[in-house]
Amino acid sequence: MKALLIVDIQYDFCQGGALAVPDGDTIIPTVNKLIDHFDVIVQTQDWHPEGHSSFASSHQDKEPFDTVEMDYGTQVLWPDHCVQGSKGAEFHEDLNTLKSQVIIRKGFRRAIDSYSTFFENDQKTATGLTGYLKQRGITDLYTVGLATDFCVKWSILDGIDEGFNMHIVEDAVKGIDLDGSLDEAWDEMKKKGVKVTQSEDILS
Ligand code: VGL
Ligand code: ZN
Repeated sequence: MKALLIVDIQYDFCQGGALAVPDGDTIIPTVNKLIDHFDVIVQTQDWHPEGHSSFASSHQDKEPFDTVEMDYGTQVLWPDHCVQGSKGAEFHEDLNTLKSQVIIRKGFRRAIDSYSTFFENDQKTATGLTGYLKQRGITDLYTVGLATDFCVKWSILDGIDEGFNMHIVEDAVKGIDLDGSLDEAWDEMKKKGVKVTQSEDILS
């Protein structure tokens, strides 16, 4: 059984947002069309407390897009974004969220960031999504959303490790691209065995 995984289509990742993904909101009409073709819809929501450790503003002498060493490895530092309860953390109003059955919030622990919707960035702390999907008999996840080279990529890599067939809908994702991170993400996902598909293959 298949499900649609909609990653982080929130104002802060869209045009004018704090961490805008270039052309991020242009995928929304395609995502809305895909929603009609799935019975199970899972959404993720980046959901940080103020002063989150992934914010450059939480570190002395650091700028957005610098990196810092955390207990769990290297962490990119971001502009403050998707702060719990803020407008930027809300789903974009053009996105049809009515059919979403579960919303996985991530990044809510101050000391750990979470790109993947399966595990936080320590690669150990589970979100519970695996259990939810397995109990519902889901075998195939079709992934769309933002950003290809961070939350989409890590969700796909972890999803494969968790035993799911992970598909990426190429025309329904957009990336940030820091120093070639977008090409690298595609290479990593393909090497790991992601199945690349186009929205028209699903919609036709
Ligand atoms: C994301 C950076 C920081 C994402 C979230 O959704 O890809 N990227 N937080
Ligand atoms: Zn974030």
